[in-house]
Amino acid sequence: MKRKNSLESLLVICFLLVPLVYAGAATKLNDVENNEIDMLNVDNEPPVTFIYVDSLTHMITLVAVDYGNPPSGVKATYYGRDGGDIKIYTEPFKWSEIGFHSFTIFSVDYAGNWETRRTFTFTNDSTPPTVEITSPEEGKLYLNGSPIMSRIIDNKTLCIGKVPVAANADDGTGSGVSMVLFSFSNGDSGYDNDGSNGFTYLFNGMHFGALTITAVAIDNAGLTSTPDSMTVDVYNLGLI
Ligand SMILES: [Ca+2]
Ligand SMILES: [Ca+2]
Ligand SMILES: [Ca+2]
Repeated sequence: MKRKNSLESLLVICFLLVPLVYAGAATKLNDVENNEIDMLNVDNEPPVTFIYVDSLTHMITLVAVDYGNPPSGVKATYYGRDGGDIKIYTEPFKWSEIGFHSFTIFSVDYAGNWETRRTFTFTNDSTPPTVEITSPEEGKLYLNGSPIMSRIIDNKTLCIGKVPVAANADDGTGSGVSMVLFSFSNGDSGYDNDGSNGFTYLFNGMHFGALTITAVAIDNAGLTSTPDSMTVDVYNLGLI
C-alpha cells in the first residue's frame, strides 16, 4: 500500500512537471523567437552620406541615406570644410574658392548610429588648360613616324609615312588635364586621355600635301584650351 502511494505520488509529480517543462521550453522558444524578431527589427546601421559638387555652379549638395531594418531615418548630417569646424548641414551651399578643397562628411540616424567620417577632395577650377604641339618638330624630316634629320633645303616639316603627333598640356594647380583632342585638316581626329605617358596620336590617314594638325586640351572641370596648330607636308599612303 505504501509502495502504491509512492508510485501514485511520483506519477502526480510527473504529471505536474510535464506542463511546467513544456511551458519552460515554450517560454525559451518564445524568447529565442522574440530575440530573433528584435534582431531583425532594429536599426543598427549608420547612414551613408554622399557629396555632389557641381563644377560649373560650385554648388555643394550633401545627401544622406539611412540603412537598418527598418531604417530609423537620418537625424542630422554634418560637414567640415578644409579641416575647419564641423557644422550641421541644412541646405546646398556655394563654395567657389578656387583651388584644392577637402570636405569631411558624416551623418547620424534617430537610433544613434554614427557614420564613420569620410573625407572627399575636389578642385575648384575656372582656368582653362594650355596645350602646345611638340611633335612633329618644325623643319624636320620624318620617315614613317621617326625623325630622320633636319631639312636642309626647306625649313618646313615633311612626314613621309605616319605622322607622330604629341602635345604638352598643362593645367597648373587646377583640376588637371583630362584629355587632348587631335584633329586634322583631312577630317581625321583622335584623342589621348592618359597623360602619364604624354599626350600622343599617330596619324596614319592617306594624305598627300599640306596637313594642318590642331590640338585642344580639356581639363577635369570641362574647360578647353586655346587650340594649338601647325601645318606639315605629308605623303602617306595610309597603309599599316
Ligand atoms: Ca540606420
Ligand atoms: Ca583648369
Ligand atoms: Ca598618352
